Amino acid sequence: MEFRNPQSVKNPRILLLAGILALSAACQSTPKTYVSTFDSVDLNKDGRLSKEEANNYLVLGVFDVLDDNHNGELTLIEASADKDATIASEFKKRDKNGDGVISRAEALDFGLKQGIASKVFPQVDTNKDGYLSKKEVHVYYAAREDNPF
Ligand SMILES: [Ca+2]
Ligand SMILES: [Ca+2]
Ligand SMILES: [Ca+2]
Ligand SMILES: [Ca+2]
Repeated sequence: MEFRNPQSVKNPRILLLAGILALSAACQSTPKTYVSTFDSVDLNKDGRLSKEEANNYLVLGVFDVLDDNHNGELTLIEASADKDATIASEFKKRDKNGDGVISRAEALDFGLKQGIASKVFPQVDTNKDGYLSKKEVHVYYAAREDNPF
């Protein structure tokens, strides 16, 4: 597999913009950080993620991967190192105030509007109680690690 380049871990940047497979993206990049991200988006600290919280989880999981300098804002360069033209227009959609960076708030706002958790949520919520427990998230990640495709 000589074509497998070491930058592949950066591929999640596309997924932020596609906004759907964020969970697996965060997994591929930083498998350990999902726990701290989980806690940070579990706003009501009940140890489980509602759909809204899961949306934030997906957004921030990828956001933090893309935010190379960890300043809480995404520049176009951070979001699109592969210089894909479609990413530039996708970027503008998320940069609501037009200041040239996507803040976490802007990313979260866009993620909620898109309902990006709606596709992944049912797959992760294995007991169908409408919330994601840490265990459910862990199980989902573990399965992804075994089956990257
Ligand atoms: Ca919660
Ligand atoms: Ca940044
Ligand atoms: Ca902005
Ligand atoms: Ca559940």
